[in-house]
Amino acid sequence: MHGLGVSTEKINDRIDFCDYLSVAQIFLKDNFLLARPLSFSDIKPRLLGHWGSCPGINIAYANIKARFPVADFILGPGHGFPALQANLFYDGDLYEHYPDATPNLHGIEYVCKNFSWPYGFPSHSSPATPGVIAEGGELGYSLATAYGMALGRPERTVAVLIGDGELETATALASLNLNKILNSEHNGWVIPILHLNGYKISAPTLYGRSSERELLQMFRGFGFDPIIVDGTRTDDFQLALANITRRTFIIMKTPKGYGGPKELDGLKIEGNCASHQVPLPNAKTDEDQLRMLEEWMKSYNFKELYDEFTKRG
Ligand SMILES: Cc1ncc(C[n+]2csc(CCOP(=O)(O)OP(=O)(O)O)c2C)c(N)n1
Repeated sequence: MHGLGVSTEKINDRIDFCDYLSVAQIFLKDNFLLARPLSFSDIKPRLLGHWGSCPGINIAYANIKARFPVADFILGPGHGFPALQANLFYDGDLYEHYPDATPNLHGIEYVCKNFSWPYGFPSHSSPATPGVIAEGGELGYSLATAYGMALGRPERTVAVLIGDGELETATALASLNLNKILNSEHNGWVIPILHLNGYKISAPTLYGRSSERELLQMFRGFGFDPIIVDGTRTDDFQLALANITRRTFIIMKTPKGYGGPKELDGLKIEGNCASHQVPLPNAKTDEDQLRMLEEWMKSYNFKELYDEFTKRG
């Protein structure tokens, strides 16, 4: 299946590249290509950031870019910043504003070392992030911002990723009504995507515990044609995007922290709220966690993706 000439394989490679770079920003201060076995000295002294949202953000970003290359992308949960930053780096958007973000090892080192670092990049998206108009630290404004961006600009396509925790806020929920008021050919096309990863900081979300029928009925009530997409199946996602209309509301399901550690000390991590922040919090001092991190990072075959990326220039 292809979205405007982009193969599923290429989309998946992009997702893996950005997943790896999201992990690297959170954990690494050296050995960014895993040229040698990971050691404690490669790990940042203080582990900060949010992994759980990143894989779903990378999936949504890659699929949207493949199908709608000039679409704007608004990210509701700004704490998924490592993923946003990884995509901005991948596309060269970061380099336009930060000349050190070169498409090579130097750029990767620059992005990773400066993530959540004084005078570097914040841990959340911020006004210093190229193209950001919704910062996402306070949840709730993504959908309203997307409709605002499309207002009176029929040439615009605006994709917006709304967290399922975010959609529990009054602001986000009330913004669903904007569909009834602003969805016309006089305005741009908003593509709303609910990131249904099932969990917020430390608990399930209301929508994560709703039945599919309840979800579909809810969005129909707001005037949308909702569809449910398994974010881990790129073919299905591209097929869905090829057939959307102005009324489509995409409910994108992913396990929270998808592709990360499955379990730690008997606690489920992938597909659970335990993946929200740093899933291996003692990787700096605990040999088992360090090896788990290494195994996790190796699963992306980053060296091959990196070689392709540098060839592209
Ligand atoms: C208005 C508001 N309320 C609460 C928070 C605290 N908070 C930070 S992250 C988070 C959970 C976000 O869950 P979700 O939107 O589903 O994003 P995910 O990380 O699961 O992708 C919450 C409640 C906030 N940032 N803003």
